[in-house]
Formats: sequence, structure tokens, C-alpha cells
Amino acid sequence: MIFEKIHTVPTSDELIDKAFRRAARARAGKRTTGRVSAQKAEESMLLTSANVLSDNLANIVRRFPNFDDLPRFYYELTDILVGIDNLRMSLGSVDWASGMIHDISREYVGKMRKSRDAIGIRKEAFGRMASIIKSINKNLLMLNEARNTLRKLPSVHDEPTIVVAGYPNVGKSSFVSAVTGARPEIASYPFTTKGVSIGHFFRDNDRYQVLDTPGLLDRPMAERNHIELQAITALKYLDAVVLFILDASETCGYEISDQKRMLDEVKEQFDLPILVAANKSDLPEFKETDFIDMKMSTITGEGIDLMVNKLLDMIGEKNYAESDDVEKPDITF
Ligand SMILES: Nc1nc2c(ncn2[C@@H]2O[C@H](COP(=O)(O)OP(=O)(O)OP(=O)(O)O)[C@@H](O)[C@H]2O)c(=O)[nH]1
Ligand SMILES: [Mg+2]
Repeated sequence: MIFEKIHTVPTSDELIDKAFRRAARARAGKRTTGRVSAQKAEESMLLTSANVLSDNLANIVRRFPNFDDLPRFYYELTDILVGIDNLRMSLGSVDWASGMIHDISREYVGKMRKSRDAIGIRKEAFGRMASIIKSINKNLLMLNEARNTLRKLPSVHDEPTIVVAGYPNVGKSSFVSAVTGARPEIASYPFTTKGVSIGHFFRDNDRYQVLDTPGLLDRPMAERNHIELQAITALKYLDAVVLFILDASETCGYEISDQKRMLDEVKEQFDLPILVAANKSDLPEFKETDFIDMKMSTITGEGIDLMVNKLLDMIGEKNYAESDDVEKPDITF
């Protein structure tokens, strides 16, 4: 997971404590008698605290991913959850502070060498460094909150994906289990209580990902707020096709006409290829409809293999069309 290597971001007080404790230890190590060695001890105290501070700050910045390199899906989610501009600003402040601390230590080492009051100079430097660190406390707090939020994002891989949509109880999870064989991994997803479940399967040595999105693509768009819509929209940045599952037996409790309405909304919302599957073909209540692409039953297994083949064809066609967009040979006869 991309955000896993971000460590806890310390507060100003924690950073200052750590730096000054290490400085005191550095001085203790150098303490002998005489004015020159006393000055050396103060200098080492100053340099140690400055290094601890500027290194820690630089590491905070380094451990956040470069936002321009994030897969678009994660970029969108990061923006919804914490705001990319806010993050950039906070990281910029931390980077600035790291540089300032470095400059202050240079400046005060110089002063110390020309002065008889090494302790006074060192204290003054500490005061300036501490105030720089305190001035970025709100940025540090923001980054730590962002870190805690981003770590909870699901590990959605950058690989061909089938996004499963449909009303509650239509058989979405049953389909995912039928295809992936295993119990899918459940991961939290912004603005849903149920999270997403992610399964994988292999075909001809290629790995595919199946994403079940209960609570996300299972009810009319009009019932959603702006932020939920954005969380849904992020899905379109995956290399994905959508499988819309319809319960053609209506035993899920939703009429086909309502399910059809949601299908139209999903089509409008996503610029992704959509396959419409009518599930529960094993039930006597199963109704034939004209807008479906295929029938299936996740209980008897009828139609599942054909469904998967068709979905993989759609992924292949989509990627072929996209690669075609990029290199248009200019052939004239
Ligand atoms: N008869 C029949 N029942 C099915 C079929 N597929 C799923 N079911 C049943 O329908 C119910 C709902 O199935 P789920 O796979 O949990 O549906 P879901 O879409 O994941 O539901 P939510 O997670 O609540 O959105 C379960 O009782 C399944 O056993 C099918 O092909 N035939
Ligand atoms: Mg489910």
C-alpha cells in the first residue's frame, strides 16, 4: 500500500524534546575542562539538535509520496479526503522549516566561534529553532491526521479490474466469491460503512482484480452528497470495466424498473464499458428483460464462465482502443 510507509508525524513539542535531549547527551559526551572544550561542547550541542530537527523534518517530507506520481485513483481519493493543496502546503512548510534550522545552526556556530559566551549563543539558537518548529505545529498535526486517514485506504492494485455494481442483495458478493474462489479481503473505503471487498483471480497468468462496492454503487445517485459522488467517481480512474448485476427475480426486494434506473445512472456516471448481467436465473421468478447482456446464476454456476470471458474481452478491447488513441499512425495512400 502506497501510504503505508508514512510514519507517525511528531508534534512540535515532541520534536523539540527529542532534539534537546539528544543535544544534552552530545554535550555530556564532550564535557571536559577548559574554555576551548566548553565551547566545543556547546557547539556540538547546537549542531546535534539542529541535525536531529532538520533530519526529522526532511524525513517527514520524504516519506509522503510524490503526489504527481500517484495513480490517478489514489490522487482523487487523497484530494477528497485531505486535500492535495493542503498537503502540499503543509509539506512545503515542513521543508521550509528544515532549511531554516540548517541555516540557523550555521549562523550560530559562526557567532559562537567569535564570542566568549558560547552558552548564551547556544541558548539563543535553541530559542530561534524552537520558535520555527512551533510555527509549523498546525502543519505537523494536519500531516499526521492525513497520514492516519490515508493509511486506511484500500490496496487497490493498478491492474485490470472488474467493478461490481447493483442494488443490495442482487448477488454481488456471491459473484465475487464464485469467480475468485476465496473470501475477499475487506478494506475500508471513504464514505462507505461497509467498505469495499477486493478479490483476485488469474487467467492465462494475468492477475485480475474484482471490486465489490456495497454501499457505493447500490442505490440511486440522487441520494448521495457531493463527497460520496467524488468517491464513486474515483473508481473511473481504475483500469476497469463495470459488471452491473440485476436481480431479475426481484427477490432482492427491488423491482426491475428501479434497478434499470440505477443502471442508467451508472452508465451516465462512468465512462467505462458496462456489462449487464441478470442474476438468479435458477429461480422460477426470473423474468426475461430486453436490456440485459447475459444471464447467470451464482448458485448453479450457469453463465459465470461466459460472463468472465466477456468481461476479460471487454478489458482487452478497452486497452486496445486506448493504446490506439495514443499512437495514431499517419498513413496516407
Ligand atoms: N437463487 C439464487 N440466489 C442467489 C443467487 N445469487 C445470490 N443469491 C442469494 O441472494 C442473496 C444476496 O446475495 P449477495 O451475494 O450477498 O448479494 P449482494 O449484492 O452482495 O448484497 P449486498 O452486499 O447486501 O449489497 C443471498 O441470499 C444469496 O444466496 C442466484 O444466482 N440464485
Ligand atoms: Mg455483498
